Amino acid sequence: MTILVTGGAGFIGSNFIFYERAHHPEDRIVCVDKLTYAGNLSTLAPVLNDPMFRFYKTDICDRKAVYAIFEEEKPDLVVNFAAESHVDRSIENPEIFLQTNIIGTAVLMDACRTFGVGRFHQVSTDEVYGDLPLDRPDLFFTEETPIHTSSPYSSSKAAADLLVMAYHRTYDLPVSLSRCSNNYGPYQFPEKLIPLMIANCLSDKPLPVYGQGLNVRDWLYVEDHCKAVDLVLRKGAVGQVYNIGGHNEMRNIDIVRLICQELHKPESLITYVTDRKGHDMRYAIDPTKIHRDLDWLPDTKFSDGIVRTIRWYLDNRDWWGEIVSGEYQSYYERMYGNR
Ligand code: NAD
Ligand code: TDX
Repeated sequence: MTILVTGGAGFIGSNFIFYERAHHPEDRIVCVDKLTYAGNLSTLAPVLNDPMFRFYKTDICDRKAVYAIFEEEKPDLVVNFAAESHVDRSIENPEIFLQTNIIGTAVLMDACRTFGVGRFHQVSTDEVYGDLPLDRPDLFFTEETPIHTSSPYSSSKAAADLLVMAYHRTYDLPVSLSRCSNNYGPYQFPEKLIPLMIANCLSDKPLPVYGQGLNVRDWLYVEDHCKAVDLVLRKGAVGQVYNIGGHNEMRNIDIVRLICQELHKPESLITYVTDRKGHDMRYAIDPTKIHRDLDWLPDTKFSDGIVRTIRWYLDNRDWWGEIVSGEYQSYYERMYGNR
């Protein structure tokens, strides 16, 4: 089979490509990525010379180019990871989020309709459900929870989700959708909480915690997400949504303290800064459906995954050092300079 993976030069997409090469070496992977600030071709170095792998530097919104790739590669399955993925950037400038996350998804599905595929899988997020209150630990997001978004990012992802289900109903496109909680692990861009705190700790820079740091996220090791997407893609039912999460809720401040401890850095580096606009309080996934229907459970405990992740950032300073020394500096100044 040929699997077309978009956004494969980013955090989860690259981990997914490595997962596929390791677990399904008989399948060819075609990666389509625009290489935005978040995409890094060097991440894919281990597979770039693999005869079962091919890379296209292409924008998923470029209809002509996308159709040409489909004509050439005739993918059997398509997985869409490509997205603008950072909430803070979406608050600063929503437009590119609407373009890539909504129009790009529609272009890919039109190509799937035109050339025919066995499955179009959309990688979505728990953020489409909005947030839960901190004082109701009994509440979780199920697949039936209404869409109720907070940020331009989550709204663009929700719009794409609606389009995916509409293409299934209207055109009978064989789609599936997964909504995952917060991922962490190797190759995550250092604008996100965990790698940002690790990178700042290692440079003895202030650790900017939004608000009081009491917001709760449900953390999942990236490889467990990849395993779940692989299962849904191959064995999940057409037209279905699957929530993915490992019941690992933590407050931001506790994550930051843990990183300080692991790196033997003082908690005095922690700096409370102005809160994110529209900041979601708590995300918590109920993963009953994917466990029941596809026998998925996460393999990595947070206590192991976070140590492995910190070790990876320690061992791969070249990878993130290059990132934080480039355009990222002006982003950081804009985002945190006067906060
Ligand atoms: P990321 O920002 O690390 O990577 C996104 C990739 O998409 C980059 O390689 C970028 O170059 C590429 N891309 C962006 N715009 C493109 C375009 N127009 N055409 C082609 N390629 C383009 O993101 P990530 O964290 O790996 O997230 C991947 C997917 O998973 C996203 O759809 C995101 O919404 C979803 N998701 C992420 C998380 C998380 O915690 N990171 C959780 C749930 C769901
Ligand atoms: O500097 C920071 N300080 C801080 O307190 C940053 C970058 C974040 N935070 C807080 C905001 C959130 O409560 O940490 C939490 C996590 O923030 P992010 O890493 O930006 O992730 P989040 O906003 O929760 O969204 C992530 O999970 C769902 C991904 O970025 C999305 O792509 C995914 O859909």
